[in-house]
Amino acid sequence: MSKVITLTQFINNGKSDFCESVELVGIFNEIARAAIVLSEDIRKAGLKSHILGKIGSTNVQGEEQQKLDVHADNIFKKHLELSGEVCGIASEENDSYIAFSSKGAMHGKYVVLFDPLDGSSNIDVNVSIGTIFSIYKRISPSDAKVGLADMLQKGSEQMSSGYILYGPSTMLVFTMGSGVNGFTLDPSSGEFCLSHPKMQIPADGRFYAINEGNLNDFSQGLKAYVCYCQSSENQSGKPYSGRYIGSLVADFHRNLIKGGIYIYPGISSSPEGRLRLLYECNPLAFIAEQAGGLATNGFERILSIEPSALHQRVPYIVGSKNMVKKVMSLISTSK
Ligand code: AFP
Repeated sequence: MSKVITLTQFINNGKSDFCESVELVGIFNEIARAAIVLSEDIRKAGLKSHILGKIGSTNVQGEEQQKLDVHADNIFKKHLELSGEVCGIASEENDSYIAFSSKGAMHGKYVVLFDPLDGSSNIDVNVSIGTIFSIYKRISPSDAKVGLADMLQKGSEQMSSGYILYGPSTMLVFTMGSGVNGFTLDPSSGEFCLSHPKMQIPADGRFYAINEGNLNDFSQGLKAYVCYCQSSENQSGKPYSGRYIGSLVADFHRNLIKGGIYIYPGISSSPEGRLRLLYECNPLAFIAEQAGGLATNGFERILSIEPSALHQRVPYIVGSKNMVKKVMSLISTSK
């Protein structure tokens, strides 16, 4: 039987490969702890009526908050501050960024940006949801208060990014800039164990994930790509399969393993699309690139976009390299 490698062993063993690893180990330990707590709560959510349902307020983007969104946000904030390495955070559920004030945290060298619970519309119906995170080195001096500029860094500056998928099993997938590795939570030991080493996204795939209810709003190029997916003219010689869960993490994870593409374009009700650059697009773009895939807004590499606001949205195309290239070529030729 092959030896199980736990997350802690993996990170400690790889120290020489991971820059600044001592501090990142501390952050990862707390992310893993937060994920385990939240995973347990999600599993029992159907039995605890006070955890499910709407909270009765909206977030800064005008979206109705679910109780579990806020609960997840609180768990991650608490654990990131406890790590002692993180001086501040920004998340989808908070209007502005938060500078941690505890003595142990305020001089930390890192900031973390995250979507505590991606796929909120699936919470109440027991469908896979996730947490997405990005870790950056702060650019302000460590004796100063963390500021907005620390949060508005380009995706290419990420030290690490990852996601936790709360599905039939709970998985943590991340990159520290040298490949992508996936860990599955063993509920009996409470440890994340290496289950998907050196993940690579196939260059071509047979799955496309897009909300086709918005088809009338799509550009000519994007409509042409959807027709291409549905035709036998594509590289596989038969129509691709449409798969859209409504939880980006879950759609992304399937495509990472099997090959595929996820697209959320600008639409009339949301000209910049629905997804947030800092909390969703950048972290998954970093993972996609590290696994051999691509991520773009249709014209520009996601990781090169200069952020201008915390809750900025961007059109998003991410997945298998050849599929992303194909949609980009149709978009550029049908302008
Ligand atoms: P939430 O995290 O606010 O639930 O948003 C989910 C999401 O950003 C992404 O995970 C889904 O793929 C997408 O929105 C679903 O949006 P539509 O319901 O408009 O298709």
